[in-house]
Amino acid sequence: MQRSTLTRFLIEQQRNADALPAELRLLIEIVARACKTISHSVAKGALGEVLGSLDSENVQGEVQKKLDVIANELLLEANEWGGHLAAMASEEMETIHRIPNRYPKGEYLLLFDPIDGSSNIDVGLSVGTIFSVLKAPEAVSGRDVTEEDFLQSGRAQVAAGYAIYGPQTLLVLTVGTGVYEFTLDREVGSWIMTDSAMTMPQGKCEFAINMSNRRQWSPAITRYIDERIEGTAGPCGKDYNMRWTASMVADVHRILKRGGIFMYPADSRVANKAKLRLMYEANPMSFLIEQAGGAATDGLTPLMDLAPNGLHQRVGVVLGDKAEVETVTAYARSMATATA
Ligand code: AHM
Ligand code: MG
Repeated sequence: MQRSTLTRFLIEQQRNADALPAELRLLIEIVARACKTISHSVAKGALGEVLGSLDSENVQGEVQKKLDVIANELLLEANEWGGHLAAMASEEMETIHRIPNRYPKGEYLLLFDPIDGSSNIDVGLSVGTIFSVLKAPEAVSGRDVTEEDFLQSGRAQVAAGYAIYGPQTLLVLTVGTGVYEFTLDREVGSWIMTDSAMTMPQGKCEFAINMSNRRQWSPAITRYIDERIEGTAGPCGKDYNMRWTASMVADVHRILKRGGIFMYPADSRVANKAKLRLMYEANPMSFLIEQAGGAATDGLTPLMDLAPNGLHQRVGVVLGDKAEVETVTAYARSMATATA
């Protein structure tokens, strides 16, 4: 069987579906190429002296791993010169990175988490790169791009995706016309399409949550998980399985392929305390999950409907199987009404 390459897929999207301006195609190709290089560094591990932590912390106050910084630099360098971007933002940088004056500027904004699931790097488990693409507001022509220009809702994304560095290196992508998976063929150096128009299976009994955070959960999340743990004896009448890889990319990929629900709820005891970041983790994953027929909320509101208030804003995340996500929302609503 003749499989499509990423390049061919993107050209066909540009030609047939009219979904893809040439500049956006170039942007995606460059991000995909940078992910190949990151994959190479990840795979070298101790041999490439890329494991372990640095003395530095990122803007979130998290200790930076060597690979966090290497991957961030790779993405910046790869994307600076092509003329397709107005600016970039990353989990690893406090503020935005404007395109230097020596290069032409384009109309897109790129946001990324260079290495997601960093705690897995040193123990040989899957990590990934997540990215989101927005259009710069028209008003930026003739002035410097600002952080506020990035604060657009998830619905404004024109592309999103992730690379996963696991048993295989995969790229999962949407430009708003479905979800497509590509596998890196290392001998040839090409991304080859291995799954197309992906739809996530519904009705699967599997949840992913860090159970050690139970004390932080809202009553709605606690009720939802406790009922599932009760299995056939409880109100669900079914036994559920649990998985947690501590790498959102790996957990979301599993859910895309075999269904279930992923949750990293906000800490209900403290206002605005959550783990995952809206702009470069939750929004791109929500775009992919919705495109594959699932749902993505903060426990109540669709994540992509939220108006962002900061580049590094954190948010609760409940995504995956539509009916399961709706159950969480229904519990949250009924509990809010009960306490009103
Ligand atoms: P990171 O971007 O700093 O790696 O953090 C995000 C990761 C997600 O990939 C994952 O779902 C979560 O943090 C795991 O958190 P925990 O270690 O609390 O289980
Ligand atoms: Mg990260």
